[in-house]
Amino acid sequence: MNKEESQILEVCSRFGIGGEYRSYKVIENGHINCTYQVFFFRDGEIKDYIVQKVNTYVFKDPVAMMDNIAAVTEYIRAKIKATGVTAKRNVLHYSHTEDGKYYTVLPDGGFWRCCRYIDGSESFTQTEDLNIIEESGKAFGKFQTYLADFPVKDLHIVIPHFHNTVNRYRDLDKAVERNAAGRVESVRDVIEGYKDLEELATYPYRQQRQGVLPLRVTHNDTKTSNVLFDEQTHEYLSVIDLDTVMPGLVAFDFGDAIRVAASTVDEDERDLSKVAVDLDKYEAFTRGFMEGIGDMLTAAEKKSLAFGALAMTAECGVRFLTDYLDGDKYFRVHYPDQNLARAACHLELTRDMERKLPQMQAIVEKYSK
Ligand code: GN1
Ligand code: MG
Repeated sequence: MNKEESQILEVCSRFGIGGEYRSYKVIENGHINCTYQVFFFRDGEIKDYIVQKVNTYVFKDPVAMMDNIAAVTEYIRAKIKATGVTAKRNVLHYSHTEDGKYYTVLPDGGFWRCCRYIDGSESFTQTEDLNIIEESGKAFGKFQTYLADFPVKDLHIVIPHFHNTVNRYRDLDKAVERNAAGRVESVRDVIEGYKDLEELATYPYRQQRQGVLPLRVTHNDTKTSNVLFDEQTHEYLSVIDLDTVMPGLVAFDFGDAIRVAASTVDEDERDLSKVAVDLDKYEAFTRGFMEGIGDMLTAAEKKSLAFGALAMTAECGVRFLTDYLDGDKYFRVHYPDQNLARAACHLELTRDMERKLPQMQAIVEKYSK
């Protein structure tokens, strides 16, 4: 048994998971935490769990993060139960230790948590299937409605200034100045490309500062792979990865989802001629999102959605670029210049969104009540 496996088993025992341990596998999608699926045999069947080691370089106060997650999942569970259905497959269920904590810390300082794997579920990283994209829109729209009356102020700010696009640009400027990895000269054109988009990319954030857009409880990491679907029907089951649930803008949740769901390519596509926002995918997501979210948005929020897509795509690209300049400290990379590939791809995608902004706005309007 290797160290990883024995740590996983120790964590499972601390969370009181019974039965006979069978095996575990690494789940690769995610740039931050280490995620494992762990299989036990109990009551004549396999029971599986998602066990995660939280990245405490990124999440400096993981206890606060787990507080948020517990509060939000409990809230959603109560809402679903009130409609008379079981919430078993529609919200994450975190395990707690004997002393009632939703986390455990191993002797090496590692911060771990565990939740039930949702039976019969699957997720998609990139999909061409418009029905799945529409369903993911519904999932994130519905998430908003569940939390519409959750007291925003009760949430901890897990990562300060997370979607503060203005700050993200300042961080890029600082990384350029530091030039810690000596990479600035080779990527001048990408840096300039992002600077050209700064005004437009920071627009929703500036609108929030001016009080035009309200802060709501948002997910803040709404990529397609953060929705679980029923593997038979392909209907959405639940939104997952609640690490960054914090006060935020609906435009950011919509926008970050579009960045992934409506793109023609993977996040790090190197052939930039292939990179575009696919308006059919955009429309499918928007249709689902607007159906899920119902009538809770203000007129200003509706108008902000398409801008949010551009803002989140640029912001994420700026973050990849900043990390590339710093020497890949934040996002996990699978090959040497992956953060640069991600940044260049996001620049191209943002430029295409800038070109298609009028159509993107018209599509939101079409589905606005
Ligand atoms: C990170 O780890 P993952 O893949 O869930 C990041 C998101 C980025 C995303 C880019 C806490 O999310 O903000 O949009 O990578 N999460 C954090 O794929 O920084
Ligand atoms: Mg995440």
